[in-house]
Amino acid sequence: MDRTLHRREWLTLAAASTAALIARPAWAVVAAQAETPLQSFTGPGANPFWNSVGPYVTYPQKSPLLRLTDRPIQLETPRAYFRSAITPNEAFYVRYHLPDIPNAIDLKTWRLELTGNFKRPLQLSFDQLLREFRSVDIAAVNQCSGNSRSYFQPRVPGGQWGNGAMGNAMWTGVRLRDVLARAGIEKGTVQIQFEGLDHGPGPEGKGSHRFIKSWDIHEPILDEAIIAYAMNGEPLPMLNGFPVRLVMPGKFATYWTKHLTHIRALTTPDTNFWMYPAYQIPDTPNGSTTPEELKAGKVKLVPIGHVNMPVRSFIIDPDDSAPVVQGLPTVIRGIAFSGMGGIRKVEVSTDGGQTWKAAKLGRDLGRYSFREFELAWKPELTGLQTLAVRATDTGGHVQPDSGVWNPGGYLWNKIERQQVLVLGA
Ligand SMILES: Nc1nc2c(c(=O)[nH]1)N[C@H]1C(S)=C(S)[C@@H](COP(=O)(O)O)O[C@H]1N2
Ligand SMILES: [Mo]
Repeated sequence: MDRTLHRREWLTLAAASTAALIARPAWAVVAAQAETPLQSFTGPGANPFWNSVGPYVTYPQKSPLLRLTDRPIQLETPRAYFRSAITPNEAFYVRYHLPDIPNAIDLKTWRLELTGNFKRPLQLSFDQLLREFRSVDIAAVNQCSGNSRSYFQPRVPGGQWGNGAMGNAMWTGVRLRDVLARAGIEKGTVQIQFEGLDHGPGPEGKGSHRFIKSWDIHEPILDEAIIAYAMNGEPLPMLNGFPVRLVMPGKFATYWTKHLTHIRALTTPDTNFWMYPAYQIPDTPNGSTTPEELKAGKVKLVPIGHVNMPVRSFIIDPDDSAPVVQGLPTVIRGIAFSGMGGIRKVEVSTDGGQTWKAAKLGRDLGRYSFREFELAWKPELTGLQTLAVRATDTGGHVQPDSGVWNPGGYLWNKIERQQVLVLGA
């Protein structure tokens, strides 16, 4: 952004929208935003930092979140919000690529435009989306491709996210397919392209001033994708894509276009910067390679859309903020998810990964959702103990105990560990 979000603009937004957008005067806390000092060590190894090390900042419609960068805005969700399977809208992480983001959208004049190789190019109003298409709900995890990038070894460039570049919401909207069918895809169309309202300079000299993503028309995800106008039963926060965004269940969030406004039917494949070279992964098992192989030019790269998100799980409680007590009942809790099928099993270890016990799974909100888990634990040994968690999805994929490596810092899903101090009773 080349300017900050001014109170006046947010008031304009609130007035212009037909929906009641602002639940609380977030700007009231902007002035009081707390900047915590940076921790000195952000590296991997015995990394005690579940989140990135940024200061807490407060943006409109948001609770205090961890700031990675301010232009473009990148904010990470603090660990404690993952205690429940649904991530609150005000705590949902934020990621942009370009500095100029919309901060006021007039729903009376806003249109979703379908242009290019369609039989009937369309301009749909927000009202039409709401009234003329069947609405569907789906719980789905939105995770940045670079979530957990700061744990890569050797380190890779890009936003140094901890684990909080993810969130799970109940999305409501209309099927992309229904909207495409209304426009009628003309023969000769090879890809469907999506673009939002943000712009401004991206990486220099790359023609990257618009954030554009495309899919081949035969990709099955286009049948599952939703144009969402509600998130957890409320309008989308501006920073998460108001008034509508794409939801692509199981796919990394780079394809979940925010402020979706342009849908184009293309007759030649999209070669823009954000499709290539950005967001490419090695075409290898688990998308993993080594710096040496990469340097030798041996690695074929493909768009990250070729894969679904690998299975992951996280211990949320206990964290390292307080000790637990020997012999006293404690509950180990967290969440798990997979883009390749629902969660079949979560196992927890209290001895650093030597033995595992099946945790109890929480309510099933659908195969693309976070799934809560818990395991009762009565610590027997005092001193520093290492907990670990490992999930298996319905496709039989299990989390590995070694980290992947690729130049983009994508696809991290190594088994998570948590050290806990057990005090003698
Ligand atoms: N319009 C637009 N949509 C976008 C992006 C963007 O920069 N602009 N970034 C994508 C990426 S890489 C991520 S990780 C998600 C982040 O979604 P969130 O900000 O709602 O958490 O938005 C995706 N959609
Ligand atoms: Mo992302």
